[in-house]
Amino acid sequence: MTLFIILLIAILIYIIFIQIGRVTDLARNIRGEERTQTAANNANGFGMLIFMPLFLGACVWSALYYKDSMLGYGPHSAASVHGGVLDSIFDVTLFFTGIVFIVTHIALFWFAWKYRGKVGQKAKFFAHSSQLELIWTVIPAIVMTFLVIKGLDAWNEATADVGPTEVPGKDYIEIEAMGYQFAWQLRYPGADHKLGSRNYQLIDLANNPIGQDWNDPKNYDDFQPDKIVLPVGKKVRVRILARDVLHNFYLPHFRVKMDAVPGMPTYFVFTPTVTTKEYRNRLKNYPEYQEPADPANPEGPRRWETFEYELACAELCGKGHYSMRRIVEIVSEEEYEEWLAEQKSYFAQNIMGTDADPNKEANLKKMEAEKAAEEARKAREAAQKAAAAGATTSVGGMGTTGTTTVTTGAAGGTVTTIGTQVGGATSGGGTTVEIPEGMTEEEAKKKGLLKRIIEKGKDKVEDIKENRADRKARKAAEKAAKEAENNNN
Ligand SMILES: [Cu+2]
Repeated sequence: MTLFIILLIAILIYIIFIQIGRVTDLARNIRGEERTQTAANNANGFGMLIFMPLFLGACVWSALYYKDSMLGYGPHSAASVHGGVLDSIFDVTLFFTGIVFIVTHIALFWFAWKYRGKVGQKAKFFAHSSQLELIWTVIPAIVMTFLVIKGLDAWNEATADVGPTEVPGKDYIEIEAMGYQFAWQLRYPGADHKLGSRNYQLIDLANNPIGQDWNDPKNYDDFQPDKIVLPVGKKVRVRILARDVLHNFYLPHFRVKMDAVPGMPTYFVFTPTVTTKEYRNRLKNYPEYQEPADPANPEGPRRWETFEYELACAELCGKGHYSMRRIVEIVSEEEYEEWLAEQKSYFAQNIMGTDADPNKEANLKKMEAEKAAEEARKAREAAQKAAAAGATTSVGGMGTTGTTTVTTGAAGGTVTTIGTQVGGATSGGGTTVEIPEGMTEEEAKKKGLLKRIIEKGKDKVEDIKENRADRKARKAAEKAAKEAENNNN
């Protein structure tokens, strides 16, 4: 139905144009053809003349207006080592094409005005001019050669791979990004710095989204974060893959852009040079970025404060294409190590001990052992906590002399601090003994000391009990771990 209406409208517009043409012809016949034509030529020529500076002015104005928002200008100089090379080749290209644009634009509209149809004016005709042809062939050829050679040089530099002697983990970090409709599956190599092997036939959307081969131990520590975090100044090699259709791995601020092609792995090597924090500080100096990030919340954070580097898909890959954004964070080496320590391997979280695990039995035992060890650790911690908080008596180390403070509970009494002796040696500090009403200081002191001795004894018994439970749990954990190890071998 919609298509029918569109077709109908198109046909009607066509008929209207034909009718207008007929009316113009009729008017020409009535008023005299030449006069009508000249008036139309003058009006058109004048329109062209006005359009020329207006359009040129709008181009220059918009370039200046948006200069701080465009990559390569204002605060947006490249945040990677190779990025500057690409920015400079862009500037050189813009310089030449800019000249051509301005000259041809002025010539086009000026000529349309100057050589408009006039009564008695005839166009100059010549069939051939070697000189002209030479000029418009040689000049573009020289400029193009220069641009192509410079571009090729920049391309080779930007897309250079890591050297054969470079070691992953030491000289560079290798990560992986697999595009799919509509997100990125990211993978980091874990502690071994090596990404485990992969097979597209093993892909299972729910349990193995990138098709990792669980027979390859290199896969065991690989983890799949939901954002890219990288240390500043370290070389990164990204393996770029696609699971369904064409995508494009695009990190605009680092001038990284590479197609993700199903069945044809690509890569990009780059070195980030500016941390997210530093980039925000750059933006801070520009009025555009002092605006509120959310116009509905004028008092909220500014645009520079909420800035994040991003990974985008730069290949129109379907209707959810826009949602392929991932945050990229560039941090210091220490922050990166901290973040790494928090990450959990995909295998350990989702595969270990399940039917997909080739070492299911052994790993189940190992997991039990780990669980027992963890419980023992928790019990130990809880016991320590209870020992510290359980009594109002705190003792400065078992079996040694220390400062002892005793506060007995009776209400309404006064509190006094008196010197005391524990375990035969005089303590450096004092003891607080509350004196209930109707009791001498001496009696209170005796009572306080007695109470303390009783509580100390209780503590000791508790300690022994805890140690026993602790030892039992530890032994169980060790036994289970040993069994698991034996099974693995
Ligand atoms: Cu995409």
